[in-house]
Amino acid sequence: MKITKLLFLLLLSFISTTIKGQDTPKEFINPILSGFHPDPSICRVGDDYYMVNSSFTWYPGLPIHHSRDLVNWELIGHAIDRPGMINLRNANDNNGIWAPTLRYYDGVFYLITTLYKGGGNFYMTAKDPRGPWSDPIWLKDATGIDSSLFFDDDGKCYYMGNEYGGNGGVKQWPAQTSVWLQELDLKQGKLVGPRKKLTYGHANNAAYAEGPHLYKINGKYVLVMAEGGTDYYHAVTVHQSRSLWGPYVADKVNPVLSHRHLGKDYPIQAVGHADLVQTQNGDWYSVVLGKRMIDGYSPLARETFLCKVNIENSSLIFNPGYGAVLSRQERPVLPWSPFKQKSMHDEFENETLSDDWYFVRIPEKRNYVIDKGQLVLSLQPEVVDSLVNSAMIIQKTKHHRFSAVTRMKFQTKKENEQAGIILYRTANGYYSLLKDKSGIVLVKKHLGDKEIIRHIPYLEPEVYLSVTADNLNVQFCFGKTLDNMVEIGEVQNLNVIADNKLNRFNGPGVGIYATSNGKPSKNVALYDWFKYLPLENDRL
Ligand code: 6LW
Repeated sequence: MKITKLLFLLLLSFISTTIKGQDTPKEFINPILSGFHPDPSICRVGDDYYMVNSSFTWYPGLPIHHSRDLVNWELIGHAIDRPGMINLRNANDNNGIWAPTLRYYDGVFYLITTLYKGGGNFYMTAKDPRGPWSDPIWLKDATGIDSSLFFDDDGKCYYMGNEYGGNGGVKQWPAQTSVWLQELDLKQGKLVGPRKKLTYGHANNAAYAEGPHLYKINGKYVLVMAEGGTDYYHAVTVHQSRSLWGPYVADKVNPVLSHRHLGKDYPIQAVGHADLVQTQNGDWYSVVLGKRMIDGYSPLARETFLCKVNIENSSLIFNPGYGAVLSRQERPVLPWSPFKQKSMHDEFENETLSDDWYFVRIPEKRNYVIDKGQLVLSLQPEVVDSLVNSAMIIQKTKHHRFSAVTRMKFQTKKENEQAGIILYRTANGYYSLLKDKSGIVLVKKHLGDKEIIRHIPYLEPEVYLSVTADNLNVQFCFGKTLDNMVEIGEVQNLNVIADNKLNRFNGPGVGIYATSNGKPSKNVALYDWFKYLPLENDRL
């Protein structure tokens, strides 16, 4: 009996280690945060890692993710989640919240960022990164963008940011910017003492020195910045100094990371905007932004990638042996910590929307309720083409191959009323598939030009609407039942929501949208469920 029990226990432990072995990969896959996740900033507290990204005009803003292994990241909240915290009215989709920095010091989390073309730079504090976060503390005299914080050994806090122009604001070469430093008095909530420009970048024609982060590594002050602009020429550069106030000397390895020398066909481009973190075991890693390209386009915009960093003779070596961001590499030596993924099939069973749903700009009044398993969206006069909040609720698209589908009930006798789904990037780039008085209409807006692709008569009260993306191809469909979906329009091009001269910094989303096109309305659209589904072979 005892032997049988022992054998049974041995078998159990064999099975469990095999399962664990299977569950614990040796490698991880980049990006670690796919879809709209630019300008990452990371910090560690004990065994826990936290990360924040830019959110531009999306609300709630400043998404915060948590991880214990640097690979599995769970969305745990948003630092901007109360309507009065910031004003995004009339903010262009590329403006709003830019490039935050997340730091932890002495029991408090600090998050600093820029409300670009809004109130400028501000910081917030929290005891718990899940929130609540304090109201913004505005730093009125902090000019420029990409604010960052550094806590020195003596507990003093320093602000860093970037500023356009050269000395006295006069540019000596195109795209010249500087990175500057000043003490931040956290008790008074203001910058104090002298301000000093630390560098204009690592080369005599350095463009857009920005995204600065300062660290103290082995007794040296190490300044890590972005250069080249957040596109094809993006790069990470390093400067070092023995003293906080400089002089900061450009590292001989610079740029320590870039893909600009790999050519336009390289699948990951525009890497940069690094933030470093040291694990509890002493290893260094960096998060960076990058774009995954498909035939020259980036339909998922800027995403977050992870790199190993070694320190050799006090230089930072990104992914030693490769010098590039990799699609797959050995994972950090940290306990593998997957979390329970949320269902991407929202049945609208909870009264409040989950954290994955966003508004664009902050709703001034509530435009939806969730009632008896249905999301009831009130038509608003506002349209997505204007720079105010409209009745649009979207989630991030995170895959190159995905399908999104909903079941909607909506009827109207008015020409101006429409409701349906939307694949949105900016007021200048989107597709909408809407039901109106007489049928279903597919609209495309590309580089600011709006065009009706197709209108098909349809009078049933209920309709299934779907969008299926396959790399750069996208097909819209509708139907009375899911087995009877009809294609509307030809296969369309996803370049509409990819980065271009009008879709610059934010990222794409898919979701629901209803409008009464400028006129008041009491009508509503009822959504039974919304399903977002990654498709097979997403990572080709
Ligand atoms: C970010 C800055 C940048 O603040 O893009 O071009 C801005 N550079 O680093 C928005 O992500």
